[in-house]
Amino acid sequence: MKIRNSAWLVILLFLCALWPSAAQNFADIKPSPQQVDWQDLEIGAIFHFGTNTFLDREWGDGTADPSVFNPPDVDADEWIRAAKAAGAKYVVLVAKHHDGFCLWPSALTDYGVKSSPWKGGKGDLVAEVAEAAHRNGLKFGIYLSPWDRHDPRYNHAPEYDKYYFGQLDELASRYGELEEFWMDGAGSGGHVYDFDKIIERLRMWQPNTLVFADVALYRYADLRWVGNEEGQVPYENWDVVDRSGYLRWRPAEADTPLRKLHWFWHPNDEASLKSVTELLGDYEQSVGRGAQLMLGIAPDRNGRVPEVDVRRLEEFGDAVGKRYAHNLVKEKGASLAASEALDGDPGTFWAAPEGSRRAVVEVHFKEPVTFDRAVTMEWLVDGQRVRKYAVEVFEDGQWKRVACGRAIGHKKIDVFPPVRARQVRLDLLETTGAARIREFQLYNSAAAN
Ligand code: FUL
Repeated sequence: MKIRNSAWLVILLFLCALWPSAAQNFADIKPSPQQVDWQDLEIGAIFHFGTNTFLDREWGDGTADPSVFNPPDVDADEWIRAAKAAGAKYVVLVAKHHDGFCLWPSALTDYGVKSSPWKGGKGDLVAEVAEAAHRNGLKFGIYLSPWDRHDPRYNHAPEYDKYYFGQLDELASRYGELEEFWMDGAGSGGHVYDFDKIIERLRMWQPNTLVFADVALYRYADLRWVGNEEGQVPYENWDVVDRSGYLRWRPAEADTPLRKLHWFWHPNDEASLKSVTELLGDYEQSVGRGAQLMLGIAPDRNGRVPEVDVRRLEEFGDAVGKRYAHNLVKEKGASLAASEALDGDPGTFWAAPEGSRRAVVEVHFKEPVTFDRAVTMEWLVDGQRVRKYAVEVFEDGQWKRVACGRAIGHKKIDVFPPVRARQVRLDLLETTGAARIREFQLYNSAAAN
């Protein structure tokens, strides 16, 4: 009896010793270097182009004849220039949508460009877009739909997995470095995929690729869908999410088509183009909430991005550039301390004293300045540390709050009615670990109009 009791005691002590290291704490989760770099890209673009473009469809059922795919004037450089004008730093090409039609000459199926009249069946659109992206200094990624409405192997999960592995091998080994690998959840309800093997396979070719997926589709992806296609992420947005009790750094990407509700090009659809105001709203509610904005661009039946879309993308890029051109802190402010947070350079950061749990960044102006936006960026390499903050102005002998929130993350844009002040502060009210701030900036949107 005595021996049994002491055995239990040993087991108990062992479990206690194990517990603190096994438990995960939100504040201890850190991003990978690849995630940190990706979060700095802020804006991406995704291209949808295929038989749907020619048949006025969004979700092809897999029966389209490849002969319909015959764009006379594909210009991948034009696609990339249009994305770049909007501020995109990376693009994702839908290499295979749910209809199963492949934009590269896959050896594993005839259903794709190789059976189409385009370039006499010798074309490879994935190569053209990848090369154009790299030529123009943008990163490149791929969307390979798990749901496949054409291939009969889809009805036999293990056989289909093999097909998908093979397609992944082709795409991951031929087109240079992939920034992002997009796994779409649509249509996959009820189908079982061997995602762990799929990702192992991808990592073999592309160890640095970031996998995007809906949290419900694949548990261990690197990037997450925000749950809507509005291009906006609900606030608060935290980089660490809990998935079945397992914490992971998983920043959000908010996708939205430039033409509302349509990812593919459709005739007479220009009226659905998002306005510049709407796009600016998307920007401020995605990038401005620490997420990425992924804009859908749809080339037309000629293989070109329609001129009106190109113009809108340019207008949007210009509008963001103008609105955030004049950082009043950098241009007119004087700091007492924390100068790295106020230098207009996100490449540097200011760190609050080690061990602190609250900190203040203050900026003074010689003359009062008017502003209606504050932009704050955290240095995330050691995790997302700010838990509560406020932006305040000194008025009538006291600090008055103009904005407050909890999460900052990569970038937080606070929008408020214009205020005029000579002294402004970012009050970091609660932090886990010493705060690290890359930037605190102020803007006046009226000056940009
Ligand atoms: C969705 C798809 O079903 C749409 O067709 C589009 O590709 C979008 C980006 O993702 O889930």
